[in-house]
Amino acid sequence: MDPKQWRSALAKTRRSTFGRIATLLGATELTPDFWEELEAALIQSDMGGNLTQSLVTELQETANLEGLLRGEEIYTLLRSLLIERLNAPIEPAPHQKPHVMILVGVNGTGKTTTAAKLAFAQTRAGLRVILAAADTYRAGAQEQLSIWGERLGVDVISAESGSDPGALVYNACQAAHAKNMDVAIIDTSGRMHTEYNLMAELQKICRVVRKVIDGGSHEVLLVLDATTGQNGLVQAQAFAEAVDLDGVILTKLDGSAKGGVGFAIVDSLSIPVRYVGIGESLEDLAVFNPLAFVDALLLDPVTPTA
Ligand SMILES: Nc1nc2c(ncn2[C@@H]2O[C@H](COP(=O)(O)OP(=O)(O)OP(=O)(O)O)[C@@H](O)[C@H]2O)c(=O)[nH]1
Ligand SMILES: [Mg+2]
Repeated sequence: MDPKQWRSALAKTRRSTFGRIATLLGATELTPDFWEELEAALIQSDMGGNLTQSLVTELQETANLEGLLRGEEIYTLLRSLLIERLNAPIEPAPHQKPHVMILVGVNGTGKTTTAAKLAFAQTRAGLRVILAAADTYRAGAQEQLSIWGERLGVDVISAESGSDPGALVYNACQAAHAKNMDVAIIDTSGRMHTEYNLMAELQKICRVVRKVIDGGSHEVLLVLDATTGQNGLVQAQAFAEAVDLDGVILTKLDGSAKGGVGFAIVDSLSIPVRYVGIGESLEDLAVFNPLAFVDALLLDPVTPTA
Protein backbone atom coordinates (compact mmCIF):
# COMPACT_ATOMS: atom_id res chain seq x y z
CA MET A 1 0.00 0.00 0.00
CA ASP A 2 1.46 3.38 -0.94
CA PRO A 3 1.51 6.50 1.30
CA LYS A 4 -1.56 7.92 -0.45
CA GLN A 5 -3.59 4.78 0.33
CA TRP A 6 -2.47 4.87 3.97
CA ARG A 7 -3.55 8.51 4.12
CA SER A 8 -6.94 7.72 2.68
CA ALA A 9 -7.46 4.71 4.99
CA LEU A 10 -6.64 6.87 8.00
CA ALA A 11 -8.47 10.01 6.87
CA LYS A 12 -11.14 9.83 9.58
CA THR A 13 -8.69 9.18 12.39
CA ARG A 14 -6.45 11.97 11.14
CA ARG A 15 -9.31 14.45 10.86
CA SER A 16 -10.76 13.63 14.26
CA THR A 17 -7.65 13.84 16.39
CA PHE A 18 -4.20 13.51 14.88
CA GLY A 19 -4.66 16.50 12.59
CA ARG A 20 -5.17 18.56 15.72
CA ILE A 21 -1.90 17.27 17.13
CA ALA A 22 -0.08 18.11 13.90
CA THR A 23 -1.55 21.63 13.84
CA LEU A 24 -0.63 22.14 17.48
CA LEU A 25 2.95 21.14 16.81
CA GLY A 26 3.10 23.40 13.79
CA ALA A 27 2.01 26.62 15.37
CA THR A 28 2.55 26.84 19.08
CA GLU A 29 5.34 27.69 21.47
CA LEU A 30 6.12 25.19 24.19
CA THR A 31 4.18 26.87 26.97
CA PRO A 32 2.47 24.99 29.84
CA ASP A 33 -0.80 25.41 27.91
CA PHE A 34 0.78 23.69 24.92
CA TRP A 35 1.72 20.61 26.96
CA GLU A 36 -1.75 20.43 28.42
CA GLU A 37 -3.35 20.67 25.01
CA LEU A 38 -1.00 18.08 23.58
CA GLU A 39 -1.79 15.70 26.41
CA ALA A 40 -5.54 16.18 25.90
CA ALA A 41 -5.21 15.60 22.16
CA LEU A 42 -3.17 12.42 22.63
CA ILE A 43 -5.69 11.03 25.12
CA GLN A 44 -8.51 11.84 22.73
CA SER A 45 -6.74 9.92 20.00
CA ASP A 46 -7.44 6.61 21.80
CA MET A 47 -3.84 6.01 22.78
CA GLY A 48 -4.76 5.56 26.40
CA GLY A 49 -3.57 7.41 29.51
CA ASN A 50 -0.36 5.50 30.22
CA LEU A 51 1.11 5.84 26.78
CA THR A 52 0.11 9.51 26.58
CA GLN A 53 1.78 10.21 29.90
CA SER A 54 5.00 8.49 28.95
CA LEU A 55 5.14 10.21 25.54
CA VAL A 56 4.56 13.68 27.00
CA THR A 57 7.17 13.11 29.71
CA GLU A 58 9.75 11.96 27.17
CA LEU A 59 9.01 14.93 24.89
CA GLN A 60 9.26 17.38 27.78
CA GLU A 61 12.55 15.94 28.99
CA THR A 62 14.10 16.15 25.56
CA ALA A 63 12.71 19.66 25.00
CA ASN A 64 14.29 20.81 28.29
CA LEU A 65 17.56 19.04 27.63
CA GLU A 66 17.96 20.41 24.13
CA GLY A 67 16.43 23.82 24.79
CA LEU A 68 13.65 23.38 22.25
CA LEU A 69 11.19 26.26 22.17
CA ARG A 70 8.69 25.63 19.41
CA GLY A 71 6.16 22.88 18.71
CA GLU A 72 7.49 22.19 15.25
CA GLU A 73 10.87 21.37 16.77
CA ILE A 74 9.41 18.39 18.58
CA TYR A 75 7.36 17.23 15.61
CA THR A 76 10.19 15.01 14.36
CA LEU A 77 10.75 13.71 17.85
CA LEU A 78 7.09 12.77 18.37
CA ARG A 79 7.02 11.11 14.96
CA SER A 80 10.00 8.91 15.76
CA LEU A 81 8.68 8.08 19.24
CA LEU A 82 5.34 6.98 17.76
CA ILE A 83 7.04 4.81 15.15
CA GLU A 84 9.26 3.32 17.82
CA ARG A 85 6.26 2.52 20.04
CA LEU A 86 4.55 0.63 17.21
CA ASN A 87 7.52 -1.65 16.72
CA ALA A 88 6.51 -4.29 19.25
CA PRO A 89 9.42 -6.11 20.83
CA ILE A 90 8.15 -9.51 19.71
CA GLU A 91 9.37 -10.68 16.34
CA PRO A 92 7.08 -13.16 14.59
CA ALA A 93 8.60 -16.66 14.69
CA PRO A 94 9.73 -18.08 11.35
CA HIS A 95 7.01 -20.00 9.54
CA GLN A 96 7.23 -23.77 9.06
CA LYS A 97 5.05 -25.73 6.73
CA PRO A 98 2.13 -26.00 7.26
CA HIS A 99 1.77 -22.63 8.93
CA VAL A 100 -1.55 -22.41 10.75
CA MET A 101 -3.14 -18.99 11.30
CA ILE A 102 -5.95 -18.96 13.87
CA LEU A 103 -8.20 -15.90 13.66
CA VAL A 104 -10.04 -15.01 16.85
CA GLY A 105 -12.14 -12.12 18.08
CA VAL A 106 -15.54 -10.90 19.24
CA ASN A 107 -18.61 -11.00 16.99
CA GLY A 108 -18.56 -9.16 13.73
CA THR A 109 -15.01 -7.81 13.80
CA GLY A 110 -14.20 -9.16 10.32
CA LYS A 111 -12.66 -12.59 10.98
CA THR A 112 -14.28 -14.41 8.06
CA THR A 113 -13.62 -11.58 5.60
CA THR A 114 -10.03 -11.35 6.82
CA ALA A 115 -9.55 -15.12 6.45
CA ALA A 116 -10.58 -14.73 2.80
CA LYS A 117 -8.34 -11.68 2.31
CA LEU A 118 -5.35 -13.53 3.78
CA ALA A 119 -6.04 -16.56 1.58
CA PHE A 120 -6.22 -14.25 -1.42
CA ALA A 121 -2.91 -12.52 -0.62
CA GLN A 122 -1.15 -15.79 0.02
CA THR A 123 -2.37 -17.63 -3.06
CA ARG A 124 -1.30 -14.58 -5.05
CA ALA A 125 2.14 -14.93 -3.47
CA GLY A 126 2.24 -18.50 -4.81
CA LEU A 127 1.49 -20.31 -1.55
CA ARG A 128 -0.82 -23.31 -1.24
CA VAL A 129 -3.63 -22.37 1.14
CA ILE A 130 -6.47 -24.21 2.83
CA LEU A 131 -9.30 -22.58 4.80
CA ALA A 132 -11.03 -24.06 7.84
CA ALA A 133 -14.55 -22.96 8.77
CA ALA A 134 -14.29 -23.51 12.52
CA ASP A 135 -17.28 -21.26 13.12
CA THR A 136 -19.74 -24.13 13.54
CA TYR A 137 -21.84 -21.95 15.80
CA ARG A 138 -23.48 -19.22 13.73
CA ALA A 139 -25.97 -20.34 11.07
CA GLY A 140 -24.63 -19.43 7.65
CA ALA A 141 -21.00 -19.10 8.76
CA GLN A 142 -19.90 -22.26 6.93
CA GLU A 143 -21.57 -21.11 3.75
CA GLN A 144 -20.06 -17.62 4.03
CA LEU A 145 -16.52 -19.03 4.04
CA SER A 146 -17.35 -21.63 1.37
CA ILE A 147 -18.47 -18.88 -0.99
CA TRP A 148 -15.14 -17.08 -0.48
CA GLY A 149 -13.33 -20.40 -1.00
CA GLU A 150 -15.09 -20.97 -4.32
CA ARG A 151 -14.26 -17.47 -5.49
CA LEU A 152 -10.64 -17.97 -4.52
CA GLY A 153 -10.30 -21.53 -5.77
CA VAL A 154 -9.23 -22.54 -2.26
CA ASP A 155 -10.42 -25.69 -0.44
CA VAL A 156 -12.56 -25.07 2.63
CA ILE A 157 -12.76 -27.68 5.39
CA SER A 158 -16.21 -27.39 6.88
CA ALA A 159 -18.58 -29.35 9.09
CA GLU A 160 -22.19 -29.47 10.10
CA SER A 161 -23.59 -26.60 12.05
CA GLY A 162 -23.29 -27.27 15.78
CA SER A 163 -20.45 -29.79 15.50
CA ASP A 164 -17.28 -29.62 17.57
CA PRO A 165 -14.91 -26.94 16.23
CA GLY A 166 -11.94 -28.76 17.82
CA ALA A 167 -12.64 -31.81 15.67
CA LEU A 168 -12.92 -29.65 12.58
CA VAL A 169 -9.62 -27.96 13.32
CA TYR A 170 -8.05 -31.39 13.80
CA ASN A 171 -9.33 -32.45 10.36
CA ALA A 172 -8.13 -29.21 8.78
CA CYS A 173 -4.61 -29.62 10.14
CA GLN A 174 -4.54 -33.23 8.96
CA ALA A 175 -5.72 -32.12 5.52
CA ALA A 176 -3.06 -29.40 5.42
CA HIS A 177 -0.40 -32.07 5.99
CA ALA A 178 -1.93 -34.60 3.59
CA LYS A 179 -2.36 -32.05 0.81
CA ASN A 180 1.06 -30.52 1.36
CA MET A 181 -0.32 -27.04 2.05
CA ASP A 182 1.88 -24.09 2.98
CA VAL A 183 -0.77 -22.33 5.04
CA ALA A 184 -4.00 -23.23 6.83
CA ILE A 185 -6.22 -20.34 7.88
CA ILE A 186 -8.73 -21.06 10.62
CA ASP A 187 -11.83 -18.88 10.91
CA THR A 188 -13.34 -19.19 14.39
CA SER A 189 -16.75 -18.05 15.59
CA GLY A 190 -17.20 -14.65 17.17
CA ARG A 191 -17.22 -14.83 20.96
CA MET A 192 -17.63 -12.32 23.72
CA HIS A 193 -14.37 -12.04 25.60
CA THR A 194 -16.36 -12.26 28.83
CA GLU A 195 -17.89 -15.71 28.12
CA TYR A 196 -15.89 -18.30 29.98
CA ASN A 197 -17.06 -21.40 28.07
CA LEU A 198 -16.42 -19.89 24.68
CA MET A 199 -12.96 -18.75 25.68
CA ALA A 200 -12.25 -22.28 26.97
CA GLU A 201 -13.34 -23.64 23.58
CA LEU A 202 -10.82 -21.33 21.94
CA GLN A 203 -8.09 -22.65 24.21
CA LYS A 204 -9.04 -26.15 23.08
CA ILE A 205 -8.77 -25.15 19.41
CA CYS A 206 -5.28 -23.79 20.03
CA ARG A 207 -4.30 -26.95 21.92
CA VAL A 208 -5.48 -29.13 19.04
CA VAL A 209 -3.46 -27.08 16.55
CA ARG A 210 -0.31 -27.25 18.69
CA LYS A 211 -0.71 -31.01 18.97
CA VAL A 212 -1.43 -31.77 15.35
CA ILE A 213 0.80 -29.42 13.37
CA ASP A 214 3.80 -31.71 13.79
CA GLY A 215 6.70 -29.71 12.42
CA GLY A 216 4.51 -26.85 11.27
CA SER A 217 4.17 -23.48 12.98
CA HIS A 218 1.15 -21.57 14.16
CA GLU A 219 0.07 -18.15 15.26
CA VAL A 220 -3.04 -16.74 16.91
CA LEU A 221 -4.18 -13.41 15.52
CA LEU A 222 -6.79 -11.24 17.19
CA VAL A 223 -9.10 -9.58 14.70
CA LEU A 224 -10.12 -6.25 16.19
CA ASP A 225 -12.61 -3.73 14.84
CA ALA A 226 -10.81 -0.37 14.89
CA THR A 227 -14.08 1.51 15.26
CA THR A 228 -14.44 0.18 18.82
CA GLY A 229 -11.50 2.25 20.11
CA GLN A 230 -10.61 1.76 23.77
CA ASN A 231 -13.14 -1.08 24.14
CA GLY A 232 -10.98 -2.94 21.64
CA LEU A 233 -8.16 -2.71 24.13
CA VAL A 234 -10.33 -4.37 26.79
CA GLN A 235 -11.14 -7.18 24.33
CA ALA A 236 -7.49 -7.58 23.44
CA GLN A 237 -6.52 -7.88 27.10
CA ALA A 238 -9.14 -10.59 27.71
CA PHE A 239 -8.13 -12.62 24.65
CA ALA A 240 -4.45 -12.26 25.56
CA GLU A 241 -5.21 -13.75 28.98
CA ALA A 242 -6.98 -16.76 27.45
CA VAL A 243 -4.63 -17.61 24.58
CA ASP A 244 -1.12 -16.70 23.47
CA LEU A 245 -1.76 -13.90 21.00
CA ASP A 246 0.92 -13.38 18.38
CA GLY A 247 -0.54 -10.27 16.82
CA VAL A 248 -3.50 -8.13 15.98
CA ILE A 249 -5.32 -7.48 12.74
CA LEU A 250 -6.96 -4.06 12.92
CA THR A 251 -10.00 -4.08 10.63
CA LYS A 252 -12.36 -1.37 9.37
CA LEU A 253 -9.64 1.23 9.65
CA ASP A 254 -11.27 2.84 6.61
CA GLY A 255 -14.42 3.66 8.59
CA SER A 256 -12.81 4.43 11.90
CA ALA A 257 -11.92 7.64 13.68
CA LYS A 258 -10.25 5.57 16.40
CA GLY A 259 -7.20 4.13 14.65
CA GLY A 260 -5.08 5.47 17.50
CA VAL A 261 -6.06 2.40 19.51
CA GLY A 262 -3.31 0.56 17.59
CA PHE A 263 -0.74 2.42 19.71
CA ALA A 264 -2.49 1.48 22.95
CA ILE A 265 -2.60 -2.21 22.03
CA VAL A 266 1.04 -2.49 21.10
CA ASP A 267 2.04 -0.49 24.15
CA SER A 268 -0.03 -2.31 26.76
CA LEU A 269 0.16 -5.88 25.42
CA SER A 270 3.50 -5.81 23.63
CA ILE A 271 2.02 -7.59 20.66
CA PRO A 272 2.41 -6.23 17.16
CA VAL A 273 -0.28 -5.08 14.77
CA ARG A 274 0.37 -7.39 11.84
CA TYR A 275 -2.21 -6.39 9.23
CA VAL A 276 -4.87 -3.76 8.72
CA GLY A 277 -8.23 -4.11 6.99
CA ILE A 278 -9.19 -1.09 4.92
CA GLY A 279 -12.37 -2.16 3.13
CA GLU A 280 -14.65 -5.06 2.29
CA SER A 281 -12.91 -6.39 -0.84
CA LEU A 282 -10.30 -9.10 -1.06
CA GLU A 283 -7.58 -6.57 -1.89
CA ASP A 284 -8.36 -4.45 1.16
CA LEU A 285 -5.77 -5.93 3.50
CA ALA A 286 -2.31 -4.51 4.05
CA VAL A 287 0.72 -5.64 5.99
CA PHE A 288 1.06 -3.19 8.85
CA ASN A 289 3.76 -0.59 8.40
CA PRO A 290 4.48 1.61 11.48
CA LEU A 291 6.24 4.30 9.49
CA ALA A 292 3.51 4.67 6.87
CA PHE A 293 0.86 4.51 9.61
CA VAL A 294 2.38 7.35 11.63
CA ASP A 295 3.06 9.49 8.58
CA ALA A 296 -0.51 9.08 7.43
CA LEU A 297 -1.73 10.29 10.83
CA LEU A 298 0.73 13.10 11.42
CA LEU A 299 1.10 15.15 8.33
CA ASP A 300 4.08 17.44 8.32
CA PRO A 301 2.69 20.48 10.20
CA VAL A 302 4.82 22.85 8.16
CA THR A 303 3.48 21.70 4.81
CA PRO A 304 0.04 20.23 5.43
CA THR A 305 -1.56 18.58 2.40
CA ALA A 306 -4.68 16.45 1.83
N1 LIG B 1 -15.25 -1.23 5.86
C1 LIG B 1 -14.77 -2.42 6.22
N2 LIG B 1 -15.62 -3.43 6.46
C2 LIG B 1 -15.11 -4.62 6.83
C3 LIG B 1 -13.71 -4.83 6.97
N3 LIG B 1 -13.52 -6.11 7.34
C4 LIG B 1 -14.75 -6.68 7.44
N4 LIG B 1 -15.72 -5.79 7.13
C5 LIG B 1 -17.18 -5.99 7.14
O1 LIG B 1 -17.61 -6.30 8.45
C6 LIG B 1 -18.74 -7.15 8.43
C7 LIG B 1 -18.50 -8.37 9.29
O2 LIG B 1 -17.48 -9.15 8.69
P1 LIG B 1 -17.26 -10.71 8.97
O3 LIG B 1 -16.01 -11.09 8.27
O4 LIG B 1 -18.48 -11.48 8.69
O5 LIG B 1 -17.02 -10.65 10.55
P2 LIG B 1 -16.81 -11.89 11.54
O6 LIG B 1 -15.84 -11.44 12.57
O7 LIG B 1 -16.48 -13.11 10.78
O8 LIG B 1 -18.27 -12.00 12.18
P3 LIG B 1 -18.80 -13.24 13.11
O9 LIG B 1 -18.37 -14.47 12.47
O10 LIG B 1 -20.29 -13.06 13.12
O11 LIG B 1 -18.21 -13.02 14.46
C8 LIG B 1 -18.96 -7.51 6.95
O12 LIG B 1 -19.97 -6.67 6.43
C9 LIG B 1 -17.62 -7.17 6.30
O13 LIG B 1 -17.73 -6.84 4.94
C10 LIG B 1 -12.81 -3.72 6.71
O14 LIG B 1 -11.59 -3.77 6.82
N5 LIG B 1 -13.40 -2.54 6.34
MG1 LIG C 1 -17.31 -14.99 10.83
